[in-house]
Amino acid sequence: MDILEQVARELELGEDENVVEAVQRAIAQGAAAKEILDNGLIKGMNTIGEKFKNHEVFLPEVLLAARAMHAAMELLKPLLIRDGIPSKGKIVLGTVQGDLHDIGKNLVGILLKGAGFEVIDLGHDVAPEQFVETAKKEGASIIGMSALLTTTMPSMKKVVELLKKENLQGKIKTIIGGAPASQAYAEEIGADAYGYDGSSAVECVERLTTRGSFEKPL
Ligand code: B1M
Repeated sequence: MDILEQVARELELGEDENVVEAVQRAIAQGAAAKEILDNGLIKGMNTIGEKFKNHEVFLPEVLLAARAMHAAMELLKPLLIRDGIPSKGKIVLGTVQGDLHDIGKNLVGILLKGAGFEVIDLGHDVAPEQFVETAKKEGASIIGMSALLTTTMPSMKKVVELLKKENLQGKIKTIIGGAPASQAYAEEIGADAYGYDGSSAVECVERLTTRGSFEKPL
């Protein structure tokens, strides 16, 4: 079994010390942080998600895997964030109201910081008003919203509507992401961009801050 498969397997088993140890071994063997993330940790988390869907594992196992993912991400964070890059812009980021899933959102935050953006992370279960008020107060030009549940996605629409109501649409841009989100949903609710994963979120934000809008969906 190669080292990235071991990382994925340890994540599935959910023992955080073993996951951290496997990640340390992968780093020592010269694997790139992004590779460890994509082909180790996220792969393991997706397997857990599939098994959960098929009732092969239950919520406690998912929680353990999530805890292990957090521990491993602490280790990878400094490797994903490059030092000393001047801020390219301010982004308010959070998981929408009613939604506790924050692993993907944290990852997007790390990659955005790594790309030189200042990220104000509001955490999870963030009310629409809090997104908008914080962006106004902090002078942020982008609001990034993550949702992992189909039931919490409508909260993204509320943020876009609030911005419209306050005549801020266009001045404060919105990007949405998370497994149930899509380009079509972004267009439907009037969000400015949809990010499929962390890297595409960074590309979207780069385009939004330099050109102001999309030419093509990512
Ligand atoms: Co829950 N959960 N969960 N869960 N969970 C899912 C999402 C689910 C798909 C599992 C399943 O049934 N297969 C399902 C949702 C079904 C649906 O709505 N369609 C589900 C459910 C049902 C639930 C509960 C309702 C279960 C219950 O209680 N019966 C409950 C809801 C709680 C709540 O939020 N109110 C619940 C709880 C939990 C835990 C707390 C146990 C835990 C979360 C822990 C945490 O986040 N701190 C958890 C987990 C871990 C998952 C799965 C297994 C993994 C999610 C994850 O972290 N993936 C998930 C199944 C799955 O996705 N395979 C599942 C890894 C992460 C890196 O990916 O978050 O997709 P992701 O982020 C990606 C992209 O989506 C994108 O970039 C990231 C990097 O590539 N992205 C963005 C994300 N945000 C972005 C923002 C952007 C741009 C891109 O711009 C701003």
